[in-house]
Amino acid sequence: TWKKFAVQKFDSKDSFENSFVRHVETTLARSLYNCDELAAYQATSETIRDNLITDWNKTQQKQTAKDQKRVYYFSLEFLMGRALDNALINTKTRDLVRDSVDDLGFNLEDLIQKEPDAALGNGGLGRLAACFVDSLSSGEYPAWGYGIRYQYGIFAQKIIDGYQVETPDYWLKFNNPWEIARNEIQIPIDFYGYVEHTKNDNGVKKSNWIGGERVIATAFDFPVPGYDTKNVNNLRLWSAQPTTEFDFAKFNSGDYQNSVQDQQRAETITAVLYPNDNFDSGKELRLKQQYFWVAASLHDIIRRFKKSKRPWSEFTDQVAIQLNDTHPTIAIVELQRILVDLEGLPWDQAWSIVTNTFGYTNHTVLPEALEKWPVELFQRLLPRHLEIIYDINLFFLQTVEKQFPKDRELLSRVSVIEESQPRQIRMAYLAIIGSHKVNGVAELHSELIKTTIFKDFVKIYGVSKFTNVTNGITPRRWLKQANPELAELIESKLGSDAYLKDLTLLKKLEEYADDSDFVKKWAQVKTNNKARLIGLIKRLTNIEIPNPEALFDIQVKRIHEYKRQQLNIFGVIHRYLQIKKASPEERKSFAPKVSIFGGKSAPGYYAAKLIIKLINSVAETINNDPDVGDLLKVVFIPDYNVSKAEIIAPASDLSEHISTAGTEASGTSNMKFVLNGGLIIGTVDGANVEITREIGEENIFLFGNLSENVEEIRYSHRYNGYQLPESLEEVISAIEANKFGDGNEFRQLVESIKYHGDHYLVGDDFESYLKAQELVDESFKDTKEWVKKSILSVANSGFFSSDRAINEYAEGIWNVESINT
Ligand code: 26W
Repeated sequence: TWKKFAVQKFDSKDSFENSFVRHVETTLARSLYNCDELAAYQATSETIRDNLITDWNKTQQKQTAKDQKRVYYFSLEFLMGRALDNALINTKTRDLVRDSVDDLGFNLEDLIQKEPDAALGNGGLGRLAACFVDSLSSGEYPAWGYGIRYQYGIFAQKIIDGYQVETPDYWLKFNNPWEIARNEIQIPIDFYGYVEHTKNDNGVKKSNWIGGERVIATAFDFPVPGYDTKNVNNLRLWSAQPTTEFDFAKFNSGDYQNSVQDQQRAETITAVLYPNDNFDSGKELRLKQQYFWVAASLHDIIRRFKKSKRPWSEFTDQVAIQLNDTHPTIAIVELQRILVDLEGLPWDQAWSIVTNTFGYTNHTVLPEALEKWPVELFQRLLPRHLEIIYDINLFFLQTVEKQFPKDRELLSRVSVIEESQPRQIRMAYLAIIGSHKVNGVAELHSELIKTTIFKDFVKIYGVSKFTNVTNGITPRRWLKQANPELAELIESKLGSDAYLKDLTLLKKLEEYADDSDFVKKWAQVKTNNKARLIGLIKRLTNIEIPNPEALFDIQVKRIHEYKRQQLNIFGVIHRYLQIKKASPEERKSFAPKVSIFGGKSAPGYYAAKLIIKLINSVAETINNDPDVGDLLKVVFIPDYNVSKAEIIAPASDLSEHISTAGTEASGTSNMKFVLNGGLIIGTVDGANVEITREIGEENIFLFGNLSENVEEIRYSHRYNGYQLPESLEEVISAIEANKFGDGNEFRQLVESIKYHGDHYLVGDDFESYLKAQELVDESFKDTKEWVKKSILSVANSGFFSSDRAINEYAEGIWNVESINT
């Protein structure tokens, strides 16, 4: 009888429209006469969601029946962006839905725009997690993502008088059709309190943590559809709620108001995403977020495991957990606590389960980004966890001591506890000790962690514990969705859309690199995408880009000194000064160019904010200088986010990935630009190295000092002094001469380069950068050659699919198989 009532998925225009109308009238309680675009977006989404949930249910049933090992991806950030367009593409219903909403009097593109971005992440790490869940679903892996459902995502950036102003991103203003509230799932999470030490009847020591404050974790599920498959995985995000247990002492004393207020505080745990990228601020609330999310997720996983009635020895045949950076490292301690304190396993058996469960991905070598927590804070917030950390550290140091007797220096270097004032817990070390594999995110970076920050651990564990998985991006969102015209052109030559599942098939495009008809079409797609970006720029900044044939030179990413937007803007100033010096006749030899920037600064990062202001001031001067005309335009696109990236990436001729060598772990926007037919100017850093290897060095503009020389150069700056090149001095003089607003304002920026060691080697790389830019100009003049480079780059970018990255994790780290194998 159940079968008879099974929910029908829409599969035709008729059934779609039927469901749409039903959702308008019942779910939204609106009449069709009063259905605006927002309502139409919601009814469309609800209809798609019905299909997803149907498949989601079947997927979960199938995975439960198969009962194989599952992978859980723990990430404090999931930078998902919009869901509707992506769902349409992945379920291959886009054309049908476009026609249907057209029938109903709406334009699909307009409806898509109504959706707010799910911006629950800062930058690279959060977007990587989003690409990974797409690939896990598409590859039909039994996999869940676990994170936090922040009420406020990354702030929205406004530019006022050239300055960044942050405004809150309350993204849940309207009903969110893409989440399923699981109010029935209520997991108690404790904080504070004390530890009780007792002995059981056999004289064995027992520890029992009595929590002092309790909040409830409730689940919200986000279905993640795979591409061209019915597989729909789950992304479970936790939200904090008050308990319904009141503080009766307060309550009885008549202090009702305060009793309620205490409860309300619970919700602040998941209220807001910390907006720091690559900087550890060490705030108590952040540690609370981490424990809250990790404890709830482990509780969920263990509940699922226990249903199978297996012995604990089989836990690691069923569960793999990946730690996306050190943010979830407390999971290592929590699992050990559950196994030892609550399940009564012997320490060693528990520890072996723990270490075989976890894998740890490192995303940065910057010292200021490595998480450390004061011991005192742990003592208060998670007293039992601190004890366990001490024990983990003790046993670890004992084995090190055995292996390297009498090397006290080594012991203090690798200790989880840093003996500083105040004493701190080094989360990266804890993550290494508690995992069976540690990976970096690009070859160069994975080599660097072995030879610098984790060198001692290679000595202790051997090199095989450390591995590389080069990042990737999902071709569904970053090619098909962002660049439909290019996808169509590619499909016309490859004969099918199979490349979206096996991106290496792009290789075949090489055959057409000299086909003049194809080259022409390829160039036309780029021009169209540039026109789309010109429209966006006009809408957001009111700046007119008069010449769509100009070279679009783009740098969009978080603003950070190590990413060196300052090098880029100094280069722009240099160009401007050259144009000014040239005679009207000479000016004709300059290739017209548009320099485009975008990205957010952490709210408390003063130097990064100054860089934003400088870019805007330079734009103001240059864009209004009649001497310059169409030769140079400078644009800062406000509020860079995933949706804007989808318009920006397809529109680049050139993009900039110019970090100081050795500082950018991988970069993923470099991959997005290459996949969309843009060329790269970049340093020998992160995944640029592998991009060069794949596409050929004749197709990329590399410059700058190599990572192996950076420390030496910094040392020399400090002890021998240094001189900036003439070209850079000239740029700085122009700033100081108030050519771009009040030069005094940029003093700190200038001084850090001129007098304080130039930590990011702007001066050392400047001339080499300018030379690379000259080469760019030269190459761009030869359109045919340029387009050929573009085609060859795309043809050879197949390696950078997140599908490939996920397959590597599955095989090399998780030992998890796709459901169909
Ligand atoms: C504790 C504060 C904090 C917050 C975020 C420290 C570090 C982070 C992230 C790890 C920063 C981040 O997003 N890193 C980027 O990760 C990408 C995905 O692997 C890489 O492509 C980027 O190179 C790296 O900067």
